[in-house]
Amino acid sequence: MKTCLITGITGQDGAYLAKLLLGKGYRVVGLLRRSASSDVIGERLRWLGIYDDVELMDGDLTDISSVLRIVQAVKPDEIYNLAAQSFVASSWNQPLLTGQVTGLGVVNVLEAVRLLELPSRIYHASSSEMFGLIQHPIQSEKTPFYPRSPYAAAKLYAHWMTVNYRESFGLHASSGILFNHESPLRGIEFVTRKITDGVARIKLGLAKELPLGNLEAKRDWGHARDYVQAMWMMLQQDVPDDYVIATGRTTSIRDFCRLAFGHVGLNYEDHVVTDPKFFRPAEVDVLHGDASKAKKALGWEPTVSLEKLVIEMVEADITRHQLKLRA
Ligand code: NDP
Ligand code: GDR
Repeated sequence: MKTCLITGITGQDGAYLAKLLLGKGYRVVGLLRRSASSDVIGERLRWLGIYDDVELMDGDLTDISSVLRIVQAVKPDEIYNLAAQSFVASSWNQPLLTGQVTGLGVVNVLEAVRLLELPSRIYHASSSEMFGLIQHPIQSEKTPFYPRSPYAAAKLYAHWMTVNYRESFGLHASSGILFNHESPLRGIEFVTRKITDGVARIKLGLAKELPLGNLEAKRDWGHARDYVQAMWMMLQQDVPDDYVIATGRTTSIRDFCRLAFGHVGLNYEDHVVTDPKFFRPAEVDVLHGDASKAKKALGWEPTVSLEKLVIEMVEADITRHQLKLRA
């Protein structure tokens, strides 16, 4: 039986990845940071019905002693470093914390594996946000980076440290440059989930308006379930490497609204209002990925269309609100 350690196991990707790896027969251990709201932590693992199947160990990614203690005790075959302050908009409000968790955090993982001389394979969650002010209309592993937020700058540091430990110390460390991926388990502050939750509330008569920021930004959106599959595939390769994971289709926030409201027979223009509070100090206008390397080397391809993703998310949010109304 293989053992894996997942940092960020309570997040969207951590939960889907844990489910995937349990299904493959792994012992799944997660690093869990202490919270005063321990009753809601683990909600995503419960939603997927796997809360009792994973082992959660107390620690924090920014605390090297936690990471060393857990890695030493668990001796994981594979480590997936997904923990981060992952909300771009908050990174302007918490730039130093974002640097510590999203930037420096992975170095604790890399150092733990190096110092303990373990053969653990490491996956690090890099991001398409690193392309920022895009230097090429379609972004691949060869496209130069131009980060546009404290979050993206932190991810860039973490990305290069992962590459550096691979090249310096021969660690089996891979970096997935993942484009946006969504699901019913997406955090409510991210635009897709904010929209599908808004659609559900408006449809059920719980709200009338949905305030949003820049509707013209475009993103390459896939389904998180497909993307965690790519993470696992990367660690099954003999040679570690970096891969772009994307659908190859880009869509504006406006068109996402059109699809989501349209699914329940509403016109987004009747409900979406613009609130300058949701505009960012520096915007990433468009992201559009080229995942042909992953397709060729890993055999990875997305399986869920944007239309299907939108429907799954809207339906899940309607169900959530209906359950709350009945309770
Ligand atoms: P989430 O925000 O849903 O999850 C983040 C996770 O990190 C949570 O489990 C959170 O714990 C944990 N975490 C935050 N700070 C710490 C800390 N100091 N110590 C330990 N754990 C911590 O993110 P996603 O699942 O969406 O993303 C996973 C990773 O992939 C992130 O690194 C993100 O930046 C990156 N990424 C995501 C993309 C996407 O589209 N989803 C695209 C590209 C990259 P808690 O539950 O306690 O808050
Ligand atoms: P992003 O995701 O910044 O791409 O980062 P988010 O969904 O927050 O924003 C996408 C785009 O939508 C625009 N937007 C709004 N965004 C939010 N959150 N709320 C709004 O009301 C709103 N209105 C318009 C934004 O300006 C932006 O252009 C996500 C995260 O998961 C990162 O961790 C990850 O690295 C990247 O995706 C790839």
